[in-house]
Amino acid sequence: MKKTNLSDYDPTQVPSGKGRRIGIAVAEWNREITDALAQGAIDTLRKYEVVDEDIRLVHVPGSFELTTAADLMLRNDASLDAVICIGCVIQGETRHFDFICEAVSQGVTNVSLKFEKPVIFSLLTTNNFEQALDRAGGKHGNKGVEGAITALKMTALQKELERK
Ligand code: DLZ
Repeated sequence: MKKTNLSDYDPTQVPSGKGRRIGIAVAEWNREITDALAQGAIDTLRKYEVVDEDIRLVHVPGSFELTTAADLMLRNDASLDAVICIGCVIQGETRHFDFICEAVSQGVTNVSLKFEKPVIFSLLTTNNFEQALDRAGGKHGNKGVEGAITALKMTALQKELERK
């Protein structure tokens, strides 16, 4: 199935988040975008029964710091079931874009394996601001929504496999 809208999902296939504790780390760079992504994630977690007290929201200066935040959150709060990393990196004239995207994608994987918990990559990596807007509640949905659904699916999978 071709996906043009990141928020196209089958609501009947999303597990309840009742009793789950989810961390959200949000980068302050391109804040107009990242705030919209964070709101999408929070609304979705609430929709699937995660209560506000179980949503731990922190902010970091830029996307590069997201994996450190995820690491700190999981290290200091063993009751967290997953962390969603939210950021927006827009291609500029320098190579910052490549370094940041590479570091976050690798870092998210490393932290997830280190703590044996889902760490979700909700990082927009776009050529320009308009493409980011399109994916932060615009014509291509909201990647924060997608991140929350991924967190719910992965925590449910983890619980299921750990029971076996
Ligand atoms: C430095 C920088 C640049 C050029 N671009 C972005 C960006 O598009 N998105 C983003 O989230 N952060 C950017 N940053 C900041 C870095 O992520 C980081 O905060 C700084 O390099 C300090 O470590």
